[in-house]
Amino acid sequence: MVTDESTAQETYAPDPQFAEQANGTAQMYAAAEADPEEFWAQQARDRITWSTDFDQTLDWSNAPFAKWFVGGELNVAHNCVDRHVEAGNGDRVAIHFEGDQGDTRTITYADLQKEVSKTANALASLGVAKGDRVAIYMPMIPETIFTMLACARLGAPHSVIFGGFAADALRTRIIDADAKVVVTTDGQWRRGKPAPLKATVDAALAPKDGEPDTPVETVLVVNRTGTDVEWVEGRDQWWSDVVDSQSEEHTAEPMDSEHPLFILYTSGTTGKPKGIFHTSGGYLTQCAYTNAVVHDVHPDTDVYWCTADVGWVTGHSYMVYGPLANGATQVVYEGTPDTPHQGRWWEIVQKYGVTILYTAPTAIRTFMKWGDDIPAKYDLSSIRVLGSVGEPINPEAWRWYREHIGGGTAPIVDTWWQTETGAIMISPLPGVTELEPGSAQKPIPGISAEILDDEGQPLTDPEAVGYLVLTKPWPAMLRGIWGDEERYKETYWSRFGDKYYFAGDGAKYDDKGNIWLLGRVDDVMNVSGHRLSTAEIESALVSHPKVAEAAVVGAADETTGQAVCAFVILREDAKKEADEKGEGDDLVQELRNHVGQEIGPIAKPRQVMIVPELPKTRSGKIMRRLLKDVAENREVGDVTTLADDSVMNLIKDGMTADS
Ligand code: 6R9
Repeated sequence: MVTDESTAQETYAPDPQFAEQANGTAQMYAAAEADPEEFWAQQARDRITWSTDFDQTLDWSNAPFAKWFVGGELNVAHNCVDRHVEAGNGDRVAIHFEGDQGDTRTITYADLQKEVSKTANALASLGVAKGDRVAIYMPMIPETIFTMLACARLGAPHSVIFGGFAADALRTRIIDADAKVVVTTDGQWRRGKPAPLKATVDAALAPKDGEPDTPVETVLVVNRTGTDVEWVEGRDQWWSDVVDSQSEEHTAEPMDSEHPLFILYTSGTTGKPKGIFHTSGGYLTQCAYTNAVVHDVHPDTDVYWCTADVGWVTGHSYMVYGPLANGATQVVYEGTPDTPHQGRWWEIVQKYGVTILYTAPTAIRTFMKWGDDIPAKYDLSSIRVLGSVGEPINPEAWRWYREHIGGGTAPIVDTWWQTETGAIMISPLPGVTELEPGSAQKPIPGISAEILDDEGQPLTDPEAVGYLVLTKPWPAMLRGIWGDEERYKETYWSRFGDKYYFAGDGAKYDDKGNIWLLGRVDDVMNVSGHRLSTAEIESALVSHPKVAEAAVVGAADETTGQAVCAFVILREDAKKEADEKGEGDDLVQELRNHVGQEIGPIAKPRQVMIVPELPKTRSGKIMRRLLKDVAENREVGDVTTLADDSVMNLIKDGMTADS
């Protein structure tokens, strides 16, 4: 958990001029409170175009499986693209694409309609039909967005897999979703250099002894970097061969409001990733609504930029579905913040006149580290709203962000939500809320949250820390875990009974009644805003032939929020060999790389400590709390429940390597 900095915070009142033009209003809280379902019904009708109106707002009779806007029909891609063209806004820029290499592409809504239609026709020609799953393993390029929207158009749920995941992680996700087609690129630009991507797909799909073949029939490959690729005849197809010649017209069929839109895998407390799935009407409604009232997007004047990768939920809801449903103009950037120099983001803000910037605390802390003089070289005066997402933003980073990026005046919206919630849940409304640095503050209108103690009672002690729960269903809520109804109920609706959605986050109130999020309470780490499971990394380590046992903890890290720290017990023979050859450092490197290969570079431990024992309770549970003390260089806490309390000394004395 993050340290509690929630006392004696200064607050920032909304600027009256900002308030005057803000999409969010104080009255929304009252309206939503009085009749939440009616409030959501109105959002759905105001913001979304339905081909058939819904006749019931919420069906909660089969709780916790919700149905929103029952009987309604819509096409998500039509809402994100065609209707803007039909309304006469075809010339409006949808995407200012800025490539890693400095290449650019301007895509209007009319262009987007043509590209998405061609892609939909292409996927259909490959046999993709309503209900089929399509895996997308791609970098941040326009074709990725075309593909997602083409899937939505066809009613074929997509499963975007972050380009940083390795072959095994990709394979598991493709199999779990039973994907028929994988869309990828030959390679991706990384810090100015091409890195192969299709090769990982080839490895993921390669036949494995004792395992059935993957369900994939076609791999569609965009040529992005000109990287050499291997080719499987009959399976692999170039994007240019299949898509370019397609018709620019495609009729979007209406889908049921509850038709699945996508699956997105996220880490859980066990090794197996969870396929969180979202449906159409409710998800799109809440994405559009929050992008309007929280980011305060005004489509005809704003230039919006969400820096998240499309492989994470933030990229889905706030780069694709929310802003496009609203007809906004946005920036999509392929590269990293320091390529080719540390001012690249600010150069982009200046170039496009970005007015709304949505990013993560880990990025903000990195910029703080790089120095105030870098953003100071650019004209950032266009910025009028700043957003934060992914982890708690510490007040110091909040103040720096406002001062150095927001010109000392831009409101900051600290938005709490999850892959599971689909859209923003707890956040200030700019122009309405008096801002308090470090706190996500209050549930937005239409959302209800509470903090419960260990017994499931609402917190009363103002000093106490408890568990965040959501007390009413919401339109963008997950509809389940793909293929595992029981796990859905057990993970989210059992900790405090079936009336409360258990978010897995610790939280507390401050004396102003504002909510402070305090980090995960389960075995999920948050590294640079990415969720990683301790269990998944542990099992990757144990799959290495030299490792007998492993325990992973997330230790506080100044830049990334948390960092992966691994404690590893070697197998006897490996231990002997390492002792004899004195090759501890090489081994540590080997293990870090192994995790990188198994899961992906983001999961590579910052530290691997080779230890003789792990601290366990008498029931055999690893006491990660104690390991966290070691990893964070603290005095080790209470060891009385340890089966053998000398273990911690052994660990501290016996740590042979550190990377
Ligand atoms: C959108 C996203 C969800 C977890 C969530 C929490 C943490 C996200 C936060 C925040 C404090 C915020 N989290 N936003 N914690 N303040 N504003 O990040 O989804 O990748 O599923 O992660 O991230 O711990 O439970 P996801």
